[in-house]
Amino acid sequence: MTRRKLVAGNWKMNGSHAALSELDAIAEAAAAHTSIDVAVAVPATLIAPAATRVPALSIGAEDVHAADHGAHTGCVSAAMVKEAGARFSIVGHSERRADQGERDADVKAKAEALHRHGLNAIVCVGETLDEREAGRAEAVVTAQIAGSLPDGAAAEWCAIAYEPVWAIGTGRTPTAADVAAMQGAIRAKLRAMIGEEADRLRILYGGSVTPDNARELLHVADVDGALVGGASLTAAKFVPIIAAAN
Ligand code: G2H
Repeated sequence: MTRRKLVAGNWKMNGSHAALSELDAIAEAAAAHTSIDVAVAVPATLIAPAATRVPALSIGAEDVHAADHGAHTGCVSAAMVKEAGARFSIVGHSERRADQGERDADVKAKAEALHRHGLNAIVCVGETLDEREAGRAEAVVTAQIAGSLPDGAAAEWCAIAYEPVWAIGTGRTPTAADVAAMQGAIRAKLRAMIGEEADRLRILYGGSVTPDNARELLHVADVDGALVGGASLTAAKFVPIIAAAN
């Protein structure tokens, strides 16, 4: 089955109003590569100005609360980021799983909140180095899929991002064979959970994607795009990654 590739940036806790100028060339590249979907998740403070600056580009959030409103100091809801101009959000990034103690059930609830509000979800999973070295990588990741996949997950609004924790921001990447094996394991788990819809869902790879390795990683079997952190902060690095998805 052919799936459109999605190249999504994740600015994490980086960026400023001045940095939004990077989005101009990224939006131009997105418009030029009509067979690729391009998106950029930015800090909550930048969603509205980013969405206003580049209305054709899909701007998203990096996290949302599972509840629509309430006494949750410091959090933002799916409805709030939607009002600011977001079209999607990342949920369950390993940095949030580690720093904020988010569990699979939290991630699932957040993804379902996004869908309730008509937003797309990128659900992140990935094993630590200890888990990989113990031979438990596939078991850990498929368990995360089992616990984090939102009810009613469908390709129109939900994608998975496989991001090995040990590859994030480290410059280390798994081999193409390791990525292919994990993407296949995730696809098999999705098939067991949601049947034929699993073949329509996009499974992205994330973790130290750069202009130098993007072409290889983006063309591994079952890789339907990339979630890009550091290299999404500048158009000079992100645009070549978009081009490599073709
Ligand atoms: C993984 C990735 C983006 P980086 O977190 O989600 O970051 O590309 O910097 O490894």
